[in-house]
Amino acid sequence: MADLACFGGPPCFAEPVHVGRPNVGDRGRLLARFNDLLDRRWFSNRGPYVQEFELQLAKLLGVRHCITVANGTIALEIAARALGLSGEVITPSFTFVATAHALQWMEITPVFCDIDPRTHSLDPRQVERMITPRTSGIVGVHVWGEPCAVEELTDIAARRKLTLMFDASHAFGCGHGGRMIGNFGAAEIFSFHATKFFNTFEGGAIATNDDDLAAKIHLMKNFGFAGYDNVIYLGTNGKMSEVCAAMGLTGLESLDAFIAVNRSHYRSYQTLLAGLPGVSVFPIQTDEPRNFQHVVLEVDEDRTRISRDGIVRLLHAENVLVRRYFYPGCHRMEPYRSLFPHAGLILPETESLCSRVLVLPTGTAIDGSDIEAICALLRLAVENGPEITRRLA
Ligand code: T4K
Repeated sequence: MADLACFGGPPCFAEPVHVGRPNVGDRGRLLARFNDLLDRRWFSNRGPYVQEFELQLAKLLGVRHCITVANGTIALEIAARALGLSGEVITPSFTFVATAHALQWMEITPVFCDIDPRTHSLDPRQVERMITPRTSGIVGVHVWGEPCAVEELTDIAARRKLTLMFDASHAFGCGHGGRMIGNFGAAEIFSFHATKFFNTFEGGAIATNDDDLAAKIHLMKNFGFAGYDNVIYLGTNGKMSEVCAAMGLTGLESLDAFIAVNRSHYRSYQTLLAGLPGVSVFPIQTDEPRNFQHVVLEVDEDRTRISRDGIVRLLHAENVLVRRYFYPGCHRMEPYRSLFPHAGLILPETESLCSRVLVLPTGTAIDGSDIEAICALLRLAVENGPEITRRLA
């Protein structure tokens, strides 16, 4: 204990250990691809790497179309526009703010719905209660890569004649009911941001089995161009570059290895934190494909005798930069806080979860000994809660 930074000792980790440290595939293969694209002098606008990447993604997901775009946020915007969403769209507040922003950016009102505390995703019973005559759709989010209530939401959307799409930013490489995520709703979007276990530096994709929708999305992401000098649609610039596609193609070759590391880290955390009072690791279902990219702790402050934020402060002082995703919830961020000042009243589970969650470092940037040290710190924090809280004050 005397060695802890809060007791005047040096931080446990000399260098910061981050959540969301990017995974990198085979460097030689990546640099060879960079050389090729430089020689080819074809850098953007659906070049050969983008085309190859899209084919490989569609094959992996078992989906008819997987259209790459510049990032997950623009994927949400383009998909929502191509699907004709308007008025109000029901979505969780417990998500990265991009889910809500993408809707609001298009002057669609995100209607925040509460979550099921067991799954951390939309509670279908609450979704049904949020539907109004202005509701045009639902954007479900597969939080932490665990598929949300796909069947229930599909049923509600069909009965109430709403469009259903999914923000699958966390769920690349995950499956549900024997099919890969990417196949559900009218469209599913992915983020390949640097912080995702599979990244293209920046990037994203829209997966759909609808040929007409895919054709529309291809137009929309390229200014609406249907050929030279022929714009037939309102479009934007949502294109992925060749550099990003090269990173994606290289990352795909190591996808199984990335997942294996994540799975092993997840199991180590589970083992090392077992029995720690008031601390539980969010359970990941292992009977279907999962990417294990998030190791999520829930802290029950009544049992830990140190607050979740106290644990965060202790770990940060020790250079373990854990994150409170998605604190404080979209509804408490602008512009939503001003637009819907009372939203919290109908989001009790979201508010409660935002105060319990802690995301731990994982991925290829850390190893087993890092995890042992992080778990030892967590144990120390919980076992000496009151004293550490006093020191941190
Ligand atoms: N929907 C959902 C459910 C999402 O989670 C996201 C993105 C989106 C939609 C939108 O997709 P994109 O448009 O982003 O493709 C990060 C990411 O910026 C964001 O992509 C991600 N979700 C979100 C969950 O996390 P911040 O604000 O936490 O980023 P930042 O800069 O604090 O970085 C997080 C950690 O990663 C830090 O500890 C440092 C580390 N890091 C980050 C970068 C960029 C690195 O080690 N290397 C890096 O290159 O948002």
